[in-house]
Amino acid sequence: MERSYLGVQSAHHPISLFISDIHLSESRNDIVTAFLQFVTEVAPKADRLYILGDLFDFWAGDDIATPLTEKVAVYLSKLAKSGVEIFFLPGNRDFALGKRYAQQAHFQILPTEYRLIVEKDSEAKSLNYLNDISDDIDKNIDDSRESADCLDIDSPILLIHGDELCIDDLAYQRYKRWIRQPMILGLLRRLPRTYRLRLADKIRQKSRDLPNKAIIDVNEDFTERFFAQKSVSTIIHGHTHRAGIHRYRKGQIRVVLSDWDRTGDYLVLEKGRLCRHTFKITNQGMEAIR
Ligand SMILES: [Mn+2]
Repeated sequence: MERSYLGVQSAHHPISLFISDIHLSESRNDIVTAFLQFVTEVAPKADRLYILGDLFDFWAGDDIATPLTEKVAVYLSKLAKSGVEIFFLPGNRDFALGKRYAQQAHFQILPTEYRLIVEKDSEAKSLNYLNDISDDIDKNIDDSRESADCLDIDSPILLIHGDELCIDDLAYQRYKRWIRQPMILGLLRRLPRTYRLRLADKIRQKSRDLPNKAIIDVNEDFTERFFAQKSVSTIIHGHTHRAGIHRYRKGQIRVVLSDWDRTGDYLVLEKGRLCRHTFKITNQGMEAIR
């Protein structure tokens, strides 16, 4: 607790939210509704929102606007203008998302590996306003104890999408090395729009045909080495759609976000304490788990 020269207590600590693998698409109105509700009702309580990849189910290019991409940009830019900083880390499905859309939606694109230093006591943007909201979040956590699990984590935190840990998925890693080369990505961006749209349709069709194709999980030996190499104590990621908390020999912690499907989750970080909130996704949007 800090005291300002006026003797007013400033209890607020920056609140960061983390989400991943929303997989927004025209074919899942329930997920779109839940996401827009998250953006208007949950995210404004935070100072920062980190989207850890695969926000969209597929990204055909910044020059291909759909009613969905336009709507999402409107909601996100409104959130940003209200004072919430938004960060987007590319996933394996929307890595082609570029500066143009980022500008439109008012978010910053992060590198595929981002080290987040957690400030313990930094200034809030608007103390009184946020003190109230911070109390709100604490209360929410208490009110919904069944669906919020908390743990204390150490800084720095490494944010990644998570596919880099899945080294046993050989075919995917080969594809990734190929498609992420700047030259290939540049060529891809220059393909005719109609061709990219057909490609997007084909990929969507394929994922409909194989709805339950399991994503290969992380390789644990590799992850242990990865922790040491990056010298971080905490990793937060998505991609595998296997929500969980994994602890390693030297005390490191890997926190995995779920995807958004029949249920979804988000993480709240405040004062070094990370809490997971889980909710149901229905046609009405986010719904509390009872
Ligand atoms: Mn992914």
